[in-house]
Amino acid sequence: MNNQINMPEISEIVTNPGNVRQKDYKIADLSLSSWGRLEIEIAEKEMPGLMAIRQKYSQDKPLQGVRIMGSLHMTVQTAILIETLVALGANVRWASCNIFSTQDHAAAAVVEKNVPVFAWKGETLEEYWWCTLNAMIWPDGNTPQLIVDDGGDATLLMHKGLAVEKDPSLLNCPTDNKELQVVNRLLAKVYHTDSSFWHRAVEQWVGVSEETTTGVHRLYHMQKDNTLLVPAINVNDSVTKSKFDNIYGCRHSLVDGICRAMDVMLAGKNAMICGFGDVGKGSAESLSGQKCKIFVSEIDPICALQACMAGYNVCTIEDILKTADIYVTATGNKDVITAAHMSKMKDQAIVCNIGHFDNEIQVDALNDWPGIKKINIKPQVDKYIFPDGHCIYMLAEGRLVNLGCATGHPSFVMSNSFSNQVLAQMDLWKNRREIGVYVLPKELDEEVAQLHIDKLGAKLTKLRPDQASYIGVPINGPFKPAHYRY
Ligand code: NAD
Ligand code: 9W1
Repeated sequence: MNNQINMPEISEIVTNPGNVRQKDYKIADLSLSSWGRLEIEIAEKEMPGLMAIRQKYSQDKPLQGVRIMGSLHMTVQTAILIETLVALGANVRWASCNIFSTQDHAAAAVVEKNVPVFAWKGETLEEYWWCTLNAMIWPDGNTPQLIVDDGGDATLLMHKGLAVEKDPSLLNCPTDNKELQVVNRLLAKVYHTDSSFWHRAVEQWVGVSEETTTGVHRLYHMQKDNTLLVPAINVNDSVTKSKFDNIYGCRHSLVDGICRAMDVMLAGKNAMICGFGDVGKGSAESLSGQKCKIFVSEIDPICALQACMAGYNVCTIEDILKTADIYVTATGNKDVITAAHMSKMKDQAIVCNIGHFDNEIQVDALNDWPGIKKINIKPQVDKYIFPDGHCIYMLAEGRLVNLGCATGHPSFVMSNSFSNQVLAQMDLWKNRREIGVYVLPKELDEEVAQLHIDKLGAKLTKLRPDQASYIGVPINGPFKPAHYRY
């Protein structure tokens, strides 16, 4: 790739951002923009929450002139989030939060509308962090007031940058972690060019909204340590985000991924789902919708009972090795399917993971199995032949099958999540909370849901005043106590 072109040195970007970047963006191919725009137009119809927020606020422009930097998968759906923030008046710059997830046509369509994007599919780690830094520096040298983060990398750069300026010896801490080495090298370059860059950046920074579990964990950790620098909103734990992410997103994309990879009929096959939490429940529904026979493994008797009540068989993976045609891990745990398990599976079993990102299935041990033969059928689909002659098919190398073999969550799922993001950004800008980690109030969670049921033609029943006082809730909500589990 020609990514050396128009990638100025970090020292140059920090000292003279307006002049050294010939173009204030870096993407794979701007000529993909009309394709990207056509897909964005399909997705807009599927993202009614974001479009309703645009309609409601594009007159008032509550984010007028606010500098927002995003670090979140640069996809078609994210393009609609970006353009919603722009419609509310924001001055937006973007990078991806993942080296592989960028849809280059979506990035091109956003750049074509003059929003600087620094993202392409297949970045190196160096390029990834270079992109994150570039998305943080406006041509006049200013830095973000608000951040939309996914996984906490933009937040980490701010925190670590400031920590380095306070104690430059941090840069010399030896580390085996490849990515940490890359971050340290970048921060060293910034520090040696401008040793107060992050002090000024943190002064301008008002808040962050965070999309995922990992990022939220990092935030609570910093809050506990007293190192958190700004108020943060945990979008992950809004009900309208997590239910869609875990259940409906996986219900949509598990069968999609398996079909794109294998093109086999699913009806009548025996499918083993390991773990029956939210992701397992969505996965079971996905395959049972295609008329698979569903088997579930669980360690928790409550979830096991739920699986029984759904009409599924609950058993251990060892019980099913000679029966199951399809295996799906959804536990968040490690080594759930071992190489030894795979050595005893039925011939031509399909094995995949939709849970924790890469260690639910023992792929390394499988590769090292004595006498095993691996044949790549196409990207993300491998056939493993054991010495006894039976084979299994491994999807997405044991990583998330709905991302590796399909295209992640559909627009409607992301609309719920991203509507929460926009409401969080408006809240951070308007309310100037104390430093801490917050979840959006239930009223806003209910508002996000309302924006989506409207589009689906659902008509809500209105509480009568006597009914509202009888069950003890306000007539316009919130309709449930804080601890309610949906
Ligand atoms: P969860 O805690 O609700 O469910 C996991 C279930 O697995 C629990 O019920 C637990 O009892 C069970 N479990 C743990 N160890 C087990 C074992 N050895 N055998 C059988 N069952 C076991 O979590 P969740 O919300 O369902 O999320 C699960 C994982 O999926 C997480 O790692 C999450 O990050 C990931 N996730 C993936 C996607 C995706 O798009 N692929 C989306 C959301 C979440
Ligand atoms: N996020 N727009 C892959 C997605 C990677 C990805 C990842 C999504 C979206 C789970 C967010 C190959 C989009 C994203 C398309 C795609 C995610 C990781 C989305 C699902 C989460 C680690 N995590 N997500 N669409 N890759 O679907 O922003 O196709």
